[in-house]
Amino acid sequence: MDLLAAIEPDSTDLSGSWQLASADGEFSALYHIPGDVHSALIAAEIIPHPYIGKNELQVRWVADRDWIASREFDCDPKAGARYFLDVDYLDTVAEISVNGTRVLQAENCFRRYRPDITGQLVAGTNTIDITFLSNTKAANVKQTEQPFPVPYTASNSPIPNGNMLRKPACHFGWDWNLAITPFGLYGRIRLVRVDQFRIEHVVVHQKHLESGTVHVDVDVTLHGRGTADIDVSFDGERKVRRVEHLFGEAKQRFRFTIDEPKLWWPAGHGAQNLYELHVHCDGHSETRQIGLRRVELLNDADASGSRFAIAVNGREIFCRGANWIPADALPSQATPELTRKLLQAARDANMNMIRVWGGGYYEQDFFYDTCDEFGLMVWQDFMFSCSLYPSTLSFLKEVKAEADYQVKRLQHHASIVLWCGDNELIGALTWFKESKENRDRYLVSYDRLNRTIEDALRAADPNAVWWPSSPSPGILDFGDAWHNDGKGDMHFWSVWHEGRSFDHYLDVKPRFCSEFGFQSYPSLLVARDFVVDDDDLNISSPVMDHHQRNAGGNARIAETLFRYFRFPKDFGNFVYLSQIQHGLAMRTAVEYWRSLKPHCMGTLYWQLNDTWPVASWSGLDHGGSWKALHHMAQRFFDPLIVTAHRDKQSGRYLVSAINDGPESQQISVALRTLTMSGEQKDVYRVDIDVPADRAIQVTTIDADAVPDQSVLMWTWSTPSGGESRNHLAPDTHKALKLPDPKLKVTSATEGDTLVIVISAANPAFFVMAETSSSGQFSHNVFDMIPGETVTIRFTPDDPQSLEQARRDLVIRDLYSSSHGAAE
Ligand code: BMA
Repeated sequence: MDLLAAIEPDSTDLSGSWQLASADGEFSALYHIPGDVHSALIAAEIIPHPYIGKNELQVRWVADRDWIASREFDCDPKAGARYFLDVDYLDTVAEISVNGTRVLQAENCFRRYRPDITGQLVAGTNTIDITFLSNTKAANVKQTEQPFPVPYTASNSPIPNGNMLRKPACHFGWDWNLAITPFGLYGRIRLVRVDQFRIEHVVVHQKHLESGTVHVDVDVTLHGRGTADIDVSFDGERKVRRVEHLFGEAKQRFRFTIDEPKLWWPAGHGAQNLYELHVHCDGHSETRQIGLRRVELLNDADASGSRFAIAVNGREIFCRGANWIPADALPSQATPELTRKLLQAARDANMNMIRVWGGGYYEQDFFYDTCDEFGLMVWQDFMFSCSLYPSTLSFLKEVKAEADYQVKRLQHHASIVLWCGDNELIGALTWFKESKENRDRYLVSYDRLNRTIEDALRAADPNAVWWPSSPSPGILDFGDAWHNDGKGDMHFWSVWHEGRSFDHYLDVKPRFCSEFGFQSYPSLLVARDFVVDDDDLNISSPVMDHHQRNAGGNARIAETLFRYFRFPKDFGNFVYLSQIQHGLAMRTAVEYWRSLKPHCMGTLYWQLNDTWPVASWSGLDHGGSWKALHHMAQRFFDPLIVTAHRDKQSGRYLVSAINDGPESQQISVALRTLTMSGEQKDVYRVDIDVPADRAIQVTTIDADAVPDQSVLMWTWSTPSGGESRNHLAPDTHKALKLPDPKLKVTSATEGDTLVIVISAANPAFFVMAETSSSGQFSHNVFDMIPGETVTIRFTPDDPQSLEQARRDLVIRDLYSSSHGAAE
């Protein structure tokens, strides 16, 4: 089913090749729509690629100019019919003219525009121009027009005043993004004929009755004049209704009754059943895939504050996932293929929720279609992030139109389980001199904005789940959700932004942690592509500094290595170790918070992906290769895990089992100590049932049961033969006098894959295979005990690079990261 296809009676697709020129005539290039202007200028070699070296600084001028894109199209206007342009993802301050007459003035990247251009069309050849007015200049002008200053976060955004425009906030720079303010048209541009009506919106409401029957109400809004049949079919059942003498906009409701619904479930809880909905009217068609599910946010008060739990079809779901930022900083690169690859990686790492963070986009339809298909629940922010925002009437009017459009476009997706007003706007009230000195003014201003969004959401979809802000302790509570763990959702950043140790994760008991993170360097594979020469492959080279956007970030990574590890012997091992500690930080937080279930009902780490090659909090490198964190996440997000942490007071090891699945699980747990010379000693063994949807304590182990120079290692296995393993060092890993594991590695190609066999003579920790080509490892980052042999497979994205991957294969482990000759 091609969900993007909307069949129109006479529609001319105007995407494809356009001519681009700077308004002053100095530059010209071919421009592909959908796409961004910077990508066109890179292809025409007018600007260097901004991801390489420090080129970014040489391309910022592009956004300060006006640019004009033009093309011709043929048309044979039909007498009596009307024609409109259908445009979305137009970024941002722009004008469109047809045959020299301006038909659209736009200033909101998040709206869909459908101007009537009937009067401008001529028979034969027509011209269409899009003038992209400089967004950076427009933002500056708008700031001067505010009734009072509306500050933005300058530390994130080197390009000022991004909060003035309805454009992705991260385009002005972010603490993981480059700052080039891309612009262009990334969605559709079509000329559409209307004989009588066009379909304005299709909105779907589900009512789940106690009996199990589901009523699916399909609200079709038409725009136009005349008489026509609306033809709606859901799951093969067809209903046709004639609408007569309509003028303007009219909504018609069609009810379908599904007595034995096949429900849609989040990944790991059941199937992702999807029904097809087709709407036809006057030659126009819309198609949707609909999952039947009932969503609630359980927010009731309890002894600790109030809960934050998502229930789907009455079942409370522990949410495991990460935060999504745009798939690429250059919108032309954020293709459906890349998007799917990143979401597939999320799914493969046992995630069931993605938070679409408020500083990027309301993503394109293919993003949500894929989430529906994969069972990835979506926490959808409205696009406001980390700044103060205007509350002028004209701004709020834009916000209302944007929210109305986006909610009506997206609300039918089964995957979207929550709509959140913004990212960190409550916190931002405390970040600026202006708002600290006049909190009344800025709080009221914030509430006007937030209420506008909530009203628009409720008007478009009364059944949607609303959450005012992330983080937020609750409705009309403007407290500190960065440190208060009793209620609402939390952004817990003390471990990174406040420099606290990893075990500080054990000091908080969030109800739902929607952001927490730690940084690492990008993989060598990616770093090699952005350095100018090998000399830049140094942890503190200016190019590495440039590819780090959080002030002091690289120093924090290095300083943290001092705390936990022996210092690595060379750059490649620094990158490796930075990724291992990143994974350990996230493992500590996630496994502990999962063990608190149902007190805690969700952990979404910051961040899933990268927009360009950069040191960051991401688990996936730019382009989608897995960093160590993502491999580790696949295991710490497994629905069934056994975990251990040390109680801070007693030093005892507390061992828990967590089962997120809908059925109880029988497991055999074996805990033992492993000395550095490889001796293993049983500490505790048990066969237990872990009930469905529960976290239970398995046992506690005395501190002195794990002697110096050994680790606690444990395995858990299921009757079906699956076995997993983990370890905890009693102190830091640097306190261990590691033996040389004497790894033996052989590799051979087998079809399109590389088969890698590794054996260890001594204990080996965090063994990680690495190649110079992008591709997929069957598994990676694991511990080995003496005498063990492990086989892993690597499938390169490009089968041609298989031999190269074999030649460049490197196997790293904790011991060899700081011993032996440098590479
Ligand atoms: C969070 C996010 C982002 C930011 C991240 C890392 O609070 O909302 O604004 O990139 O922290 O600092």
